[in-house]
Amino acid sequence: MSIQNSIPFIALALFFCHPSSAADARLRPGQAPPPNIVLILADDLGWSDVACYGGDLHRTPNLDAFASGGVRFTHAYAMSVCSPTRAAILTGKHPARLHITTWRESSLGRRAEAERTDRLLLPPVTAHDLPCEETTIAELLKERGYLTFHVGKWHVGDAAHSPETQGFDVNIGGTHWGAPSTYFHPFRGPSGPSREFRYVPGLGLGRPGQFLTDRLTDEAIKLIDAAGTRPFFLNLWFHNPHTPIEGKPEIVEQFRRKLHPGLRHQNPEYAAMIQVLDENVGRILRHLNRRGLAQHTAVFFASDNGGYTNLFRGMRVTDNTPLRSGKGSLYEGGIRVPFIARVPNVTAKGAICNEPVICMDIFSTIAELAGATVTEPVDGKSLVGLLRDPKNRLGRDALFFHFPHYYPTTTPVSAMRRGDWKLLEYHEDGHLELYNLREDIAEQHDLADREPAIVRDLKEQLGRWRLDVGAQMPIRRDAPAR
Ligand SMILES: [Ca+2]
Repeated sequence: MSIQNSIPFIALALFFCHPSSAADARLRPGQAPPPNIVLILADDLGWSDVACYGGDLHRTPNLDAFASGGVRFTHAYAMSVCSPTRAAILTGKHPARLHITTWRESSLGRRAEAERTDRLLLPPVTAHDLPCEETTIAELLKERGYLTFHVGKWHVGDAAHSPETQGFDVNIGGTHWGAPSTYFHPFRGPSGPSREFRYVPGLGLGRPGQFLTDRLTDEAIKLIDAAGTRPFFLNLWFHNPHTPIEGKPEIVEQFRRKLHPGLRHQNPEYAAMIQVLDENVGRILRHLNRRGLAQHTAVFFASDNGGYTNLFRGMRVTDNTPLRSGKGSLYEGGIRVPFIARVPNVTAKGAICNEPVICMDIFSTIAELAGATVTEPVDGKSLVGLLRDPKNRLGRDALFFHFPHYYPTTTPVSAMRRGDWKLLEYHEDGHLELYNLREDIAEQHDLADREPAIVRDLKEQLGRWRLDVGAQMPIRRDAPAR
């Protein structure tokens, strides 16, 4: 290790070894320490991108093995774009309540939105920074004596709302933007329509050819080791497989050779990214095993929204079949995501849970596992009962979604799921669509005309929920000024 590389590492080690740690102060003699928590979040990974969820071209042996050792959720939901899901996981609150209903750059792009005269509705002015007054899961865990590590994508605030301001002891890579300029070393350059110069903060020297996902795992592993015997929360939010769709050339070539017209997935670059994501999940799990920590570490894996079905460099990125549509949309392809959990002494092996769950639940679940006290009202529910027995029920009446924005896959829309029923309400013209997800997972048969009583009932409940959480609505461009 070079001297330049070793100095920050030594500083980190000294920080973690401080004798008056909160954990020592809070744990009574004989009391078992709370489990370590690892939350791995993929970015834009679709529900059926993972092999054990039906991915065909993609290879995900580590995630498949992880699912075989824990609980795999088949009806797990996120919001339809990045930042809202991330804010929900951090706070346990519905993003509509937080007024964080679109991704950060979109929230900031008011002028561009105002100029879109081809659009009937003007989306609301939304929040682009998660307020520091919100209690995050990192702050709760810190109170319990955890070391709190954020590694990877952040995307819920600027420097004044960075991981360091939201309860994390360490932040490697977390910043305001949503996608790196490139996945290849040195991971920097102009990016996005504004050509903003983006770099990944907190990384030391690297080497040419290095891939960002591998590099973040290197850092995460160092932090696990530096934690020593203290409980830690590792919030590992990979950028992968979000755009730019860039695979390692040798892996891309392997997938290119496997392509044939019968496959649903046809993008070898994207397949290569998913393979690297999977390898890095495997690296974390193997490291926990090697260090003897696996039996004392709860691990969660999820995605922040559905798979991206638009084009990148002329190629369709993914296909969420059997689900309809993709990222941005409130059809299942935009919001249903892979979600796998393994909690030692809690989860059964290879269990499948069909209960609908949602991203805010991750907050409540981690809080319960850590023995943290949640003092504010939250919208999430702890899944610990479901993890113990996946046939349990959460006793939740309905799940709600609110995206009062435009995206290539949708116009402004709200949606809810109650039992097998799914209602979508489109705000441009108020039209309603009703699907029975048990019989029609692909949302191909709109039953709104056939079931007017159910539509009325759900629409009324959805409207009440919006009022209850203070959801912001888009307005008509031709509405008279108030
Ligand atoms: Ca995303």
